[in-house]
Order: sequence, then structure tokens, then C-alpha cells
Amino acid sequence: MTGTRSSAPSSPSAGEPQGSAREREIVEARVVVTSPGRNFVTLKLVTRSGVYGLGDATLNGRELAVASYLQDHVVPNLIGRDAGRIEDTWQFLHRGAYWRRGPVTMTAIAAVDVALWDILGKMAGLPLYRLLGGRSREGALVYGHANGRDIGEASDAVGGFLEQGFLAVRAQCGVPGVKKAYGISSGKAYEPAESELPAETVWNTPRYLETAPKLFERLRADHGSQVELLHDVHHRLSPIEAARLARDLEPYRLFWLEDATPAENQQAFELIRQHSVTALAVGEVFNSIWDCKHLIERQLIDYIRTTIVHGGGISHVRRLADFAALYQVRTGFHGATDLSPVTMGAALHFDTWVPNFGIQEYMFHSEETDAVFPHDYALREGRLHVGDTPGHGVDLDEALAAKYPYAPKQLPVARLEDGSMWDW
Ligand code: GCO
Ligand code: MG
Repeated sequence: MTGTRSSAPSSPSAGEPQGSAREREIVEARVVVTSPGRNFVTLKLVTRSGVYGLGDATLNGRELAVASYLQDHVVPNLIGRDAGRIEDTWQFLHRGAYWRRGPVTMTAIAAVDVALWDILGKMAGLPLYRLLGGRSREGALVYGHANGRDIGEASDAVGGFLEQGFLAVRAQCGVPGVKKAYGISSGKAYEPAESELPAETVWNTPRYLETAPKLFERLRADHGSQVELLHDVHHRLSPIEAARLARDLEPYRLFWLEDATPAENQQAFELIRQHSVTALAVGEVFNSIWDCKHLIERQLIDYIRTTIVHGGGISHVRRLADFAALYQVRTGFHGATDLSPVTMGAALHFDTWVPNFGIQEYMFHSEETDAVFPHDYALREGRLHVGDTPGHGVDLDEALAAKYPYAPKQLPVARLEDGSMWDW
């Protein structure tokens, strides 16, 4: 899918300064959908000078909705624009669209925004973190995903991460009597969007509430007090159940308890706070500062998870992070494998700069994905380090990408044992 201006990219004319308005003109925009192990949507913007930028536009299970939003409604507005007007383009796509917010819109805007920041970095010859204000830390603390069918297996998996040098690990385990509990993979790599139509799973809250504290009791007994442990409830509990779990987990000193209850009702977190001092993280499904304004202002959470691809790009997430800093809320960006290496690269530059950084989620992409998206970030001693390649440092091998056609896959759904729909 592509949009072009009749004149193709050409070399800058003699006498024009590097990065002039003419050189910065966007002459081509391509939406690339590829499936190297899983689906990814990428936007490539090309300027008249030939410098290009990449933005991730992947929304798990709804990939083609974002691809169409970009191709049919955004790309025609980009051709002929000055790639240097990052803020104005953001405002144009957000304010100017009239229909604001929502995951599809904000993911599309993010793709444009990140591609423009990438172009700015490449034209300036600077890595993205330097454009944002420079390095605040040497590397970004990351957490890996350990899971097991039972508590013993989950503990072994945590041990495996510690052997690899991880300092922080998210732990999930199977729940007796629950088939396909959240976070437990059937294969080697955890990938929830497995089938063309959503897989049906069955959820049992009382069994889960019994199991989770036992998992963390065992993890502290097996691995001691130094490792940072995290856990994701994945939106399954009511506010009072979430409060009870947060209180029951207190002795095990979690780095955070994530998505304990759905957060559309931001006030719900007041109840959890009244009952526990377990640190709380929320926000991977948010796409705007308005989704978490109350949570942050009332200091109802400790970490905000909204990351660049689903939160309107660097330009919006930067505002969100600055707002969160006023309340000592720190970032803890979503980083599951359904966010492409382009998002990971951009997020890591952000993490390297942002003063109120907390942690970064990191799951390994498949070898096929890494080959389609060559990048210069690297894991060392539990932290991810960005390189000094200008821009966000992640590229797209379009010839290789073309070998992996789109394959429709959706996320699972959850029901209670009586058949009622529940939150997955
Ligand atoms: C996490 C997440 C993911 C989501 C996935 C949905 O904390 O990593 O909850 O695994 O389920 O990103 O597409
Ligand atoms: Mg999560």
C-alpha cells in the first residue's frame, strides 16, 4: 500500500542547506504489513532528500483497521508536507480529525509521529534520545516474562531469567482447574493471538486468588529478596477482589501488580489504595493522557504503561510522562512481542532520556522478526542499551518483509464457568 507525489525522491539540489524545507518534503508514504511469526504494520515516510523514517502501527488483532486508517485517511494528508513539522502534524491528525482518541486513531498517529522523529534524527545525525534531551541513564532496566503450568515450573522459569542476568522478572503460573490461564504459553514463546477467530478460555477468580499469593511466596523462598518480581492480573478482578489480592501479595514486595481491575473506571483504584501498599501499574490499553488523568492526579498508580505505539507517539507520551512526573508516577512501558522492534527502539530511546523512568517490559522477538527489523539495541546485564545510530535505530528489510504475508489472528476471549463473557 503506498501514496506518492509524482516527483520521486531526488538528491538535494546544489546550494540547498542540509535539511531544507524542500529536502524535508514528504514525497512517499508506504504502509507495510508483514507477518514474520506474527503480524506487524509499519509506516515508512520518505522525504525528497531520500531520508526515510519508520513508525510502528501494530494493534494486535486489529492490524488492518490501522493499516486502512493510515492508507485511506492519513497518507493523502502527508504527501507534500514538511517532515520537520512534527508537532503541527500531530495536532493536525488529532485535533483536525474531529473524532479524537481511540486505539486505532492513536496508533495511526503514533506511526506518523515516530516516523517523523526518526527522520529528524537522521537529518540531524543524532540518535533520538539526544533529540529528546540526552541521556539520563546508561541502560533501561527491563523485565522478562517467566511462566509455568504450575508454581514449580514458574519458579524454574524465573531461575532461568536470573541466570541470563535479568534483574526483574514478571511471573505467571497456571491456576488449578483453569485451562489456558492468562500468560501461560502452549509453545516456547508466549503469543496470545494464536488463531483466526478468538480462542475461548474459561476463568475462575476464586481459584486464581488462592494461587497467586502461593506463587510469590514460593518465588521469594526460591530466589530471595533481591530480584524484582512483577505480576499481571490482566484486568480480571473486581475492585474489591483487586484490593484483597494487592493486600495478600504485600509480604512478597512486588515491583508492581499490573492491571488488577479494568481501569475505564479510574475511581476503582481508590479502593485498592485504601487497602494496600503494593505498587500498581496500569495503562497498556490506554491511548491518551485523558485515560489516566485521574489515576495520576490522585496518585492511585505508581507506574504508567502507555507506550509510544498505542499512545499517539513520542509527542503525546512525552506529555504524559511529564505530567506523571509531577506526581512521582514513573514509566513502565508495555513491551510485549506484539509491539514491533520499531516501537521497542523508540521506547528505549525514550527510556534512556525520560527522568521519571521506572522499568521497560521486554520479551524476545522471534529470529524472523529480528531479521525483518534490524536494530542496534542490545541487552547487557539486565538492561537494554540503545546505540548511537541516528533516529531510533530500527530499520525494515522490505524485501524480507514481503516474504511473510499477513495472516489474520485475534486475541482470545474469556468466559466464566457459567458461560458469561469476562475480561480476557
Ligand atoms: C503484557 C500484556 C500483553 C498483552 C498483549 C495484548 O503485559 O505484556 O498484558 O501480553 O496481553 O500485548 O496484545
Ligand atoms: Mg499487561
